[in-house]
Order: sequence, then structure tokens, then C-alpha cells
Amino acid sequence: MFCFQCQQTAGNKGCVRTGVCGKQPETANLQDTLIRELIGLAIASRQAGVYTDNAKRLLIDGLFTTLTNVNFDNDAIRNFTERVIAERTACGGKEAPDLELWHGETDLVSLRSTLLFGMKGMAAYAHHAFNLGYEDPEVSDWFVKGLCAVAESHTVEEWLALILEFGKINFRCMELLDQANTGSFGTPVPTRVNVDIKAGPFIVVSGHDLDDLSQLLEQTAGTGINIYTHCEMLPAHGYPELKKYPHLAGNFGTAWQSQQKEFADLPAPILFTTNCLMPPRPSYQDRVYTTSVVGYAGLRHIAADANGRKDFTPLIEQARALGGYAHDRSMSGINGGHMLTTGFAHGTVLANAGAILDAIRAGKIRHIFLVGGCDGAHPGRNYYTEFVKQTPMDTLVLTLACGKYRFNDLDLGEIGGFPRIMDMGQCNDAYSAVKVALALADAFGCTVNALPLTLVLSWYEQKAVCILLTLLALGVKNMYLGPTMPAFLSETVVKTLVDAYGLQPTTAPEQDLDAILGRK
Ligand code: SF4
Ligand code: SF3
Repeated sequence: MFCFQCQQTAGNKGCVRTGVCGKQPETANLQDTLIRELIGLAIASRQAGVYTDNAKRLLIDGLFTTLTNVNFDNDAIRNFTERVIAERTACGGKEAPDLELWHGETDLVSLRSTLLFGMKGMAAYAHHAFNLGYEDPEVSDWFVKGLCAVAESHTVEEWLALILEFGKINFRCMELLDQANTGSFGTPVPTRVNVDIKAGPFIVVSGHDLDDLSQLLEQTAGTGINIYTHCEMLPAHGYPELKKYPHLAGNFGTAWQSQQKEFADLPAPILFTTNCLMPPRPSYQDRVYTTSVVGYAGLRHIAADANGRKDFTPLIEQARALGGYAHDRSMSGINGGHMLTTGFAHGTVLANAGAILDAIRAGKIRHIFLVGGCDGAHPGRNYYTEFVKQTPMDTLVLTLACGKYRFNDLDLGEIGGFPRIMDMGQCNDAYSAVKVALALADAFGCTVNALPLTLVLSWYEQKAVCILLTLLALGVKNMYLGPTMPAFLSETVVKTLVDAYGLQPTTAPEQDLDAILGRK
């Protein structure tokens, strides 16, 4: 096997024996085969001039299947690959190219991998939008273009141009997902979220898919079963059409990398709608369910019917049988027991843009930081906690994605009537941050780069890759990226990004804050 797609890759070079994420060599090889077959289907669709709805879903869901911490189930990956081959054959395609995905000249492998990993991230966003009935042909068509490009030879300049073109398409895809989420569930509003567990049966929902959560809330309404979000599902509490359910009772636990510890004694079933699933421990594996593209051999899987409806009866019955806690249970041992706040997506922030602009003009808000991205187990990730703790009182911190669990229980007070930390949502909501930045730039009549705004990003999986590529494509400069540079970026590619965009690896919180705020 060879895999270097995520931040925790072995030795920051590549996983070759077994994945640090728990992915076994056979699974990694099956995923590579699936990628080759997806490329084969893309080529066949282009040659035939026919791109069926089935082919679209296969390209999108197939790429998402290979994203980090999504699917470890060899049989599921094999079955999916068979469906891809059948579709390719049906549209008259010949065999998939026998492509050496991870071999070749270092810089070219790096650029090809960057595009492929970015497309995996965009596939996740397109998948969620599709589930809610939203599609943009420009986005769907780009999966064909991009996958065909992965199999072709390009110069370094051509690869860079393709990657930036991809970044712009991914921006459209993120906008589409924003339309899908807000169109289906309303504009998020600031919401305080309970982190303790009430007595009685409950179900925990992880991952990013709001449609799955919505279906589960519908099916559990009036049953006496409470629903708790986990990890990236926390921002669901801000959406009016989800928060209207009184049994959406709170949030359990912290970010994904703590699940093996936090799930051990939980008297409730857990549903994984997307990443990040870790190999389950025997202590709780009979309580974990997967759905959609997520899979793990031995875990129960809830499949959708032809209309995308899912029957969550097995979880509901198990929740009843387990019964939950006998008494209300404080979770202060896990996250300090503080209420969490979410729901500061672009709708809310921009509704208050006037007040924010006034505060910036009056010098009450000196600087805005966007500290966001993925969390993970890497020790260097304390950087983000320390960074936020050290931000001066006259600065705002916008955040998104699961990296916020490093600091979202800190009480940093208020500034100009706003909480100093504002949670804009999931990694899927990076669009919100861009929209706010563009609106501020517009109001000040300057570029995003001239704003008193700095992006301090943490990355782990491939959605962070597509977000980074979008930010670069939009010309955003001087971003900080950590806790390490991606192993798949060659020295030359890193140098190009540093020279052209001022992309900086994170160093130490104080040092970076000094540089950003022009101190010393
Ligand atoms: Fe290694 Fe990450 Fe690939 Fe898992 S996804 S095998 S940890 S590089
Ligand atoms: Fe997190 Fe897996 Fe990326 Fe959605 S849940 S941000 S890592």
C-alpha cells in the first residue's frame, strides 16, 4: 500500500505497512483500484459524450468513499467498484487506465495528488448537496474533467492552472451546499448547546450529513429518545428546521480523534453519517452504525431506499434497549461542562456587518482571525488552543470545522456585543467564512488581503485540501497552515505556494501572533 493523503501519514511521508488511521493494505489497494475505475468511467463518459445520473453519483460517492476515515469495508469497496465497472461497460468504455497513481517525477506526482485529493473533498460537498436535491452541472461535469486530467500528462504550469480552476469550481460547489443546507433547514441562528446528557434513551449522531440527522429527528419525534450531535454535527443546532425538534437535546463529546475513549461506556447507539470514523473498539462496536458512503466490516449499515429515505429502526430499538443513563449525567469530565455556542454562519454575521464594520473603524476590533479546520491527534495541535487563548481582547476569532473543539469551550468574553469566538459551522461551511471576508472587503473597498483578517488553518483530511485550493484560487494570501505541511506537497510545490501566496507553516503561537499583529 501507499497512502499520503492525510496529515497523520506515517513519518509525514506516507503509510506503507498499515495506515495510521487503521486502514489495512488490502483496503488501501482496493481504494486505489476504485480510483482507477472512477478515472476509467470519467474517460468513458467523455468519449461517449454521455454522462448519466448514475455515472455522476458513482464518481461523487466513489471519491468520497476513499476520503480519510470514511470506509474501511473491503466488501463494500469491491461492490462499489463493480457498479462503476458496470456503468463504464454500459457506456461502451474500455478498461480503466493502468495508472501508477503514486509513482513518477516528484513534482508531477505531487500536483496530480493535490488535484485528486482536492476532488475527494469536493465530492463530499457535492454528495451532501445531491442528497438534498441540489446539483449544478458545472460542478458535476468537473468531476469528469478532473478525473480525466489525473490520467493525462501535464506540465507543472498546466497542473497549477488546473488546480486553480478546480479551486474556483469548488467555491461554486461550497456555495451550492450552502444553498442546499439553508434552503432545506433555514439560515442558522446563534444557539447555545447543552453538553450534558439527560436521563433516558438517546442516540448520538456524528459526521456532516444534515439530511440524515433530519430523517432521524423525524423518526424519533415523540418517542422519548433524545438525539445528541457529535463532532462536526454540532452546528446542526443552529438550523431552524432542525432545532425545532425539542429532542435535539445537545452535543456529546469532543472531536473525532477522541471517539475510542468517549464511546467506550456510552449507553446509546452512535450513527456515523460521514467521516471521521475510527476503527471501533470491542467495547462499543455493537453500538456503532454506518450509513451512506461510510463503512466498516462488522458494523451495521443503514442503506437508503431509491428515494434516499432511511429506516433507522435498528438504532431506535437499540437506544430503547440500552435505556441511556438513569439520571441526568454531567459531561464536565469531557469538555469542562460549558455550554457550547454555534450558528454564526454568514447569514447572521452579515446581518450584523454594520456593527462589525463600525467596531473595526472605531478601533474596537483590531483584527479578525479565522482559526479553523480539522482536528486530529497530532501533539502540535495544541498550537490552536494556545493561539486562540493568546489572541488580544480587541480581536475576534471566527472558527469552523472540528478543529474548534481545541478551544470552543473557552470563555473569551465579548467585544462590541459579539462573543469573541464565533462558530461558523462545519468544514462544509468554509463558504461562510469566504463570504464574510468578501463582504468586509467590499465594504472597505479593498481586497481580502488588505483586511485586518488572518486565516490560521488546521488540516487533516481532503476537505481541508479543497478548501485551501479554493482560498488560493480566490487569491487569499498569507494564510498560516499547520500542524504540518502536507506530505504530498513536494518541496517545489511548497516553494511555489510560499512565493506566490505567502502561505506560511505555523510556528509558535506567540511568534505567529507577533508577526500577524506587527508586534515587536
Ligand atoms: Fe495513512 Fe492518512 Fe492514508 Fe490513513 S488516510 S493510510 S493515515 S495517509
Ligand atoms: Fe473534522 Fe474529520 Fe476534517 Fe469536517 S470530522 S473537519 S477532520
